[in-house]
Parts: sequence; C-alpha cells; structure tokens
Amino acid sequence: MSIELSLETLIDGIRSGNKRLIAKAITLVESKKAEHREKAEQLLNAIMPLTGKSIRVGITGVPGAGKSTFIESFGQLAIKNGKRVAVLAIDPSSALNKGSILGDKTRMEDLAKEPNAFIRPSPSSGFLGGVANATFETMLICEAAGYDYILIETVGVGQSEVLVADISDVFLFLKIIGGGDELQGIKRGIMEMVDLIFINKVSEENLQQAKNTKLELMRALQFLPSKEKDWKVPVMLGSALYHEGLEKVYEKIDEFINLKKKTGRFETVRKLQAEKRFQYWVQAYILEQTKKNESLDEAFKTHQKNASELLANPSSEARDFVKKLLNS
Ligand SMILES: Nc1nc2c(ncn2[C@@H]2O[C@H](COP(=O)(O)OP(=O)(O)O)[C@@H](O)[C@H]2O)c(=O)[nH]1
Ligand SMILES: [Mg+2]
Repeated sequence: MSIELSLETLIDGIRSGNKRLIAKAITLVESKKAEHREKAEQLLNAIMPLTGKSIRVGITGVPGAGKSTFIESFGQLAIKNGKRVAVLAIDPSSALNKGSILGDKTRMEDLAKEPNAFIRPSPSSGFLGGVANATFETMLICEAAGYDYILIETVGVGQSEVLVADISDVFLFLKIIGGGDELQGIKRGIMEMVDLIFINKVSEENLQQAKNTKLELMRALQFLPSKEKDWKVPVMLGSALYHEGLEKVYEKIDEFINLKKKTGRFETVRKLQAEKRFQYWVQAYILEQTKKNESLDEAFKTHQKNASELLANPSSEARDFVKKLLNS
C-alpha cells in the first residue's frame, strides 16, 4: 500500500473520517522505515489535539473464548447507541508467525459493514524489530478520526495482556465455563489486571455451571487487592454470539469510566501510559541508532553475546555498552 501521500491529505482524511486514508495513516505509523517514522511523528503531532476522547477497552481471554464475537456484538450495540467504534488487535507473536491477527475477521462481517465502524485487520509484523507494535499510535489516529470506542483484542498469549493493559482505560476479561483455571489464564497476574469479567457462552443448559463459575471468580477476587478504589470487579453472564448481557457490560464500562474520571485515576493512568510509551520509544530509538553505527552495533552484539553466554552478568554488560554509546 502506498503511503506516499502528503501529510495534509492524510491529516484531512483522518479529520473527515475517510476510512481509506485512516488506513493509510496507520500503515505509515506502523512502518519501521526511518523516513516514514519522521513523517509519522509529524502526523501524530498534528492530530494530538484531537486525541484522547475515546474510551479504550482492552479485551482478553483464551483463544476461542469469544473475544472477536464479543467485539462484533458489542460494537453493534455501541453503534446503536449512537457511537462510533474502532477495532484493533494486539499480537506480540505476529512478528514470529506472521499470522493474520483477525484471521477470524469474518466473524466481524456485520460490524465491518457498519459505516460507523472501523476494523484494522492486523498490525504489521516486526515493528522496529521488536515484539512491540504500533497499537498505541494507531489508537491515537482512530481517536482523531472521531471513534468513541476503541476495542482492542488481545491475540496470542502472555505478553499481549500486559501490552493491552498498558494502553486501555478498562480491561475486560472474557471467560468461558469449564476448562481448567490454568488453561484460562486465571493466574493471579491477569486477575489483578481486570476491571470487568464477562462469562461468555452462557445458555439455559449451562446456566447453573455459569453461576458456579461466577461464585468461584468472586471468591478469587475477594483475596486480591482492588485495582481501583471503590470498584468491585463485576462478574457478568451472557452470550456474545446471541447478544445477551451486553447492555449490562456497556453500562458497567460507563460506570467504571465515570468513577475513574471522578477520582482522577483516569487522567493519572493515561499519563502513566504515555510515560511508558515514551520509555518504549527511547529504547527503540537507541537501538535504531545503534544499528546505524557499525562499531556500536558490533559492541552491542558483543555485550549481548557475553550476557547470553553468561560470561558476565547482563547488567554490567548493559552498563558497559551504554558507556560506549554515550561516548560515541
Ligand atoms: N454458543 C456460543 N458460541 C459462541 C459465543 N460467543 C462466541 N462463540 C463461538 O466461539 C468460537 C470462538 O469465537 P471467537 O470470537 O473467534 O473467539 P476468540 O478467539 O476469543 O476471538 C466461535 O465459533 C464463536 O461463534 C456464545 O456466546 N455462545
Ligand atoms: Mg479473535
């Protein structure tokens, strides 16, 4: 896809909500080429005043839990309520297997048809050579384009939860009935991150089981420190596929966001997230500069090798490398 369009064209396209141009702008911020980075930054700076007004919803759960289905249904509900919805995905593994992120995008067929929905199928892989991604910047573009809800699906396991928690205002955990807790990632770590839990695929037949699962979850939550003061993580039952229980989720998200805004946590957390993003970019640019300079690149590789072969401890190798970097 060509991204050689002028900045003005892209910025106007974002402002006017032109999906084709929004997509091109996203391709630009996903590019790892140095010349694209500069243009991407100019673009992001230009749209900054238009960003920040959406509700950023992170959605996690094991593969098959129904995240994509949930997004499709929830997205339609939000649109019915007069909102505009953008759908993104975070997949730290895409650099490895180049898998299509929303390969199951077909499940969002109905949402994709909505003029007020924008679905970004897949982040490009190997962003700046790391496991990171441009989802944060993509989100800013969607906000500038006027989307009210940014729904971010975690794909892959492990790291994606942390990445999505780092950019969302509310973190939703989709659970299915049965299956081992381990299998469902009910590790302490994830439970500490969630703000809302939705038990999916609930039907008449498994209602009792679902209620038991709910009790188990509530018991587990009791022993965790609360992430937000005055917020009791709600455990809701429903079905993404049959559009059941989604209104309740919609209301709870609203309630949660309002509470966070009232306590000031909303702003505080967003500032912390931007700080993290800054730190990420410092790291990324240091590595980029390193790669550009032959002797530094050599030094980086040598120190890294020393660390990996346990010739010395990684921290002293890092310190030595940074000394060389500063003296270069
Ligand atoms: N019976 C039932 N099936 C569902 C429900 N929600 C999702 N599914 C199905 O579960 C499968 C996995 O859904 P998907 O959204 O792709 O899960 P993801 O991997 O978490 O994104 C699909 O076949 C869905 O149709 C539900 O509420 N009830
Ligand atoms: Mg999915």
